[in-house]
Amino acid sequence: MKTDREGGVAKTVTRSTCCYCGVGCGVLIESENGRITGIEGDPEHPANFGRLCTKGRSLPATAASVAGRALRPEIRLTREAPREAAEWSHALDHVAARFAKVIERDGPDAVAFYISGQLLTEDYYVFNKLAKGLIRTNNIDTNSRLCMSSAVTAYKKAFGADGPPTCYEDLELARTVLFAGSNMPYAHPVLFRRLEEAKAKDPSIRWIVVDPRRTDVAALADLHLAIEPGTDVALFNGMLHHMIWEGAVDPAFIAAHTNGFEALKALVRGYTPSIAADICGIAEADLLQAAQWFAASPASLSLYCMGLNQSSHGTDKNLALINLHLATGQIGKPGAGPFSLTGQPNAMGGREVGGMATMLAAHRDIGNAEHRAQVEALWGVSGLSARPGLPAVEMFDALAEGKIKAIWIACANPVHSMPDIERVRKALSKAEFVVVQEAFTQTDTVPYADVLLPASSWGEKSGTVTNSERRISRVRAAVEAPGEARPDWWIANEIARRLETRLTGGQARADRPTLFPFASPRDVFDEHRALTVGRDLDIGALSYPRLEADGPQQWPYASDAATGTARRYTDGVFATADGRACFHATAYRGVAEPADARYPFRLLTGRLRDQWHGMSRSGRTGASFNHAPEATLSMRREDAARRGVKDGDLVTVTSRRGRLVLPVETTDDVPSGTVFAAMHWSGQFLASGGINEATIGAVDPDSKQPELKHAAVRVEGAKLPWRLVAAKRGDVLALREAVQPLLAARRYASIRVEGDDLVVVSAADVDADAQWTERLHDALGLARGDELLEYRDARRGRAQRVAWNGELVDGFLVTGDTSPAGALIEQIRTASPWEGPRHAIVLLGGDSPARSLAPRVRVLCNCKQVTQPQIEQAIANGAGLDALKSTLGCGTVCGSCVPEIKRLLTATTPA
Ligand SMILES: Nc1nc2c(c(=O)[nH]1)N[C@H]1C(S)=C(S)[C@@H](COP(=O)(O)OP(=O)(O)OC[C@H]3O[C@@H](n4cnc5c(=O)[nH]c(N)nc54)[C@H](O)[C@@H]3O)O[C@H]1N2
Ligand SMILES: Nc1nc2c(c(=O)[nH]1)N[C@H]1C(S)=C(S)[C@@H](COP(=O)(O)OP(=O)(O)OC[C@H]3O[C@@H](n4cnc5c(=O)[nH]c(N)nc54)[C@H](O)[C@@H]3O)O[C@H]1N2
Ligand code: SF4
Ligand SMILES: [Mo]
Repeated sequence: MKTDREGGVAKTVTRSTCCYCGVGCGVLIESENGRITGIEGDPEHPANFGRLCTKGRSLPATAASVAGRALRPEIRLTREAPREAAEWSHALDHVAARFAKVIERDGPDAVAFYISGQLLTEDYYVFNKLAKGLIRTNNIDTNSRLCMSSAVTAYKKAFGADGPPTCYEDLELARTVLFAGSNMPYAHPVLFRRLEEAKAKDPSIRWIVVDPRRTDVAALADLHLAIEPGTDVALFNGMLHHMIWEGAVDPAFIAAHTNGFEALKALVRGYTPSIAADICGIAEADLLQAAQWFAASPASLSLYCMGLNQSSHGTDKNLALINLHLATGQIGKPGAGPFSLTGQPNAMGGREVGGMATMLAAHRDIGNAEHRAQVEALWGVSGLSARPGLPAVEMFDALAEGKIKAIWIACANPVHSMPDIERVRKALSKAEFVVVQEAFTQTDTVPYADVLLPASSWGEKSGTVTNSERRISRVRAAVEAPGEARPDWWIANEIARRLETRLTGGQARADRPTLFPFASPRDVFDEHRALTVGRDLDIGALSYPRLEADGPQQWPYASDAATGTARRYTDGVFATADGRACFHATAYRGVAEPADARYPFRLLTGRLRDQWHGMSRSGRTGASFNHAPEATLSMRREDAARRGVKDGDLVTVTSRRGRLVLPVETTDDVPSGTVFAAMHWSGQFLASGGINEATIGAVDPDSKQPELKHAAVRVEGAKLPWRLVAAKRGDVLALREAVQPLLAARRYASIRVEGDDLVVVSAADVDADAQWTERLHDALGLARGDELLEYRDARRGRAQRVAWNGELVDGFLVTGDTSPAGALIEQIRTASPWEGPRHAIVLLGGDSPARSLAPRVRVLCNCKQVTQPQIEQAIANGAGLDALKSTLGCGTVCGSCVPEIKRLLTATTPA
């Protein structure tokens, strides 16, 4: 931390890490008088060398206000009662007492923990020790089950240990890059900048993209394999077939360093390129091209993410890809290897401390008696449970069935992010006791909390995280947490101590020290380090002072090592018993729920560029909505036309689990028969809980990861003739909070945020509900009396209210024909005084074609606020990328918009 005084104001700069994705960018947080005022990329951090993406750059704006923060503990004693504020000491005692009661009555496996890859390693460690070491249940799972568990399972099966063999420098050294089920320009933008630079320097670097959708990276690739959803295993098997029969594999590597090749070879015999290409719905020549480039390249790197992991055979998808690397010796050397990109900032740290239902600390296994004995010795306990804990989907099912009675959710929002959320809602309603440990209150899980524990969050807490390349970085507090919020490790530690006293008969255990002696995150880190010694992830050399002095470090970094380890398995010796990597014969299996006559569309889900998961943080700043302002369903233009659906029309998306109404966004980027929805939107923005109303809880048999990417759905035009659009300028968080409780009462309702001070609400239903409309009017705080102009046009079925603030339009509400909405929104957005008599405003926009929803303008460049129409206009006038940058400024700061600008350029420049 460094403090400068400028004009009497103390400006402090704190070195920390971005709290969003697994790239793990180093940041410099600027603060003044206890408030975060700015952010810069840390030029010395080896993940980003000073770069940040749109999400990282907007972090200070998300921390600008305490509105919507969980500020004090709250307790409710019955489900009907509201939660009431409580003292910390009371809340801690209460949770300990309720957990103790359940454990004593129903046994340790009647309680469960659902935690998160966004917790710091120290937080994770304490929770894991609490569950496994004190309570002796393995019912502790995390949102990483929805994210990384297939990658973990495959790494362990293939190499004998978890964790990627690769490092970020490989991004610059790779000559062929295979992106499989990864949309890096959105999900790992700063790493994508590094790839873009490498390719700009050397255009002979080849990019192959495997993704059913034409994403930004697919549009920029040398080869896009737009496979049928879920067919990756067939593709990789077909590629391997070609490599084997064309002699493109590396027999010396296979002989010296692997097992199991013959069985795999026998299996892929049946996957001729023509059969495989057919299953995948791609041209055989493209499959052959991909195989040739991959095998012949001096360095092939594959980058993969949720398109592989989130599948009912995600482990096989990972293994089939790893087979390609092993067969061609594309591993353990610079620029080569299978690189699983971690999603959350500390998905890796969670794996390291073993904070999941299927693992023990430091990459040990629950089912391994020797491993249990090691952890028992290190913790000074006996009788660790050998019963595997319940992974996420089964955990919530067990809660619904009453087998689990109490659950403690920390730093996750399962009522939004789990598949088939109705099942989760039922489970939490059924639970005897629900604890939610949260930093923000505007989430779909918070209403289920019997106890809400306020957590401090990014910028306020301290510890470590591990990024995608196994690099451990410090997270540091720049400011104090607001209200009574406390660090996650502290909350877990305090309750653990109380529970320890209760579970040992109310006696302080004078004969034995507490299992929870931690007074700071540093104490926790030191204990975690001790557990890793001698393991594959040995960090014996690391400590807070070492990280302070030398900066972020990569594991393994044993006490006798001179440095951390950039690349693993460079000597061809793997972490298996005989040191050989294992091939796995991966037969292709389709998706859990194929499309059929009743549910003819394949639903894909994924991410937007500027939003993070349930948007509890990213949704706090208007900037995050510029690129994609509202929830939509992307559908291929021809598919929509065939159904008589136009861009902006409302459709009902129905699966066997649930349904929701969304406006259609027509596109050429999804294949016919497939629709795509972003995962981010929830009941905070929609009448429904978001796309997970429709997804399926089917899981991979090995990794137990659910198939969040694929489900079969029906898409029908929604017959909802009653329409409303309303808008109001004001504090966005407060307006959202006021409107959100009304959303669920209409078939369709959606909150859209425009910039920093405008909220637009669209709704549709079968009939009008006058009372609802008045409640919305009041929730938005629209004027009454003189400052409200009301106009009814029965002939056109339109009612219009315009709220004034002097000469300015401050808000409006239109029902029936909503076509004036666009012009009214523009009037508010531009804040231009209305000239002429007020009543003339009703003529605004009346002639524009009726759209079901308020139209929107996409801002592509957030840093310089440049819209898509502006860029398209400039391109039409002949501007290239450099001219766009110099005249409009777009793409000159964080670079997140550059891939899309390049697409617009190729789309509009004659070939
Ligand atoms: N902006 C943003 N960035 C994030 C996050 C965020 O919320 N917002 N979250 C972070 C987290 S936790 C994660 S896990 C990562 C996720 O990062 P990614 O996995 O890169 O992102 P997704 O959009 O979930 O999915 C990637 C792609 O998988 C494709 N896909 C779907 N089905 C298949 C299939 O069967 N085969 C193949 N090959 N591809 C398929 C989708 O079309 C999609 O383009 O992002 C991280 N970064
Ligand atoms: N359909 C579909 N569903 C998906 C996915 C998909 O691709 N498609 N992706 C899945 C994946 S990969 C993931 S990782 C999950 C993510 O889904 P979730 O696990 O639900 O992730 P978040 O919404 O980020 O929830 C984290 C919560 O922690 C809170 N929080 C933030 N900071 C802190 C803190 O310091 N302490 C505490 N205690 N709380 C804090 C946030 O406000 C937020 O509500 O979603 C999964 N769900
Ligand atoms: S790429 Fe963006 S979201 Fe990810 S860590 Fe870096 S700044 Fe944060
Ligand atoms: Mo994730």
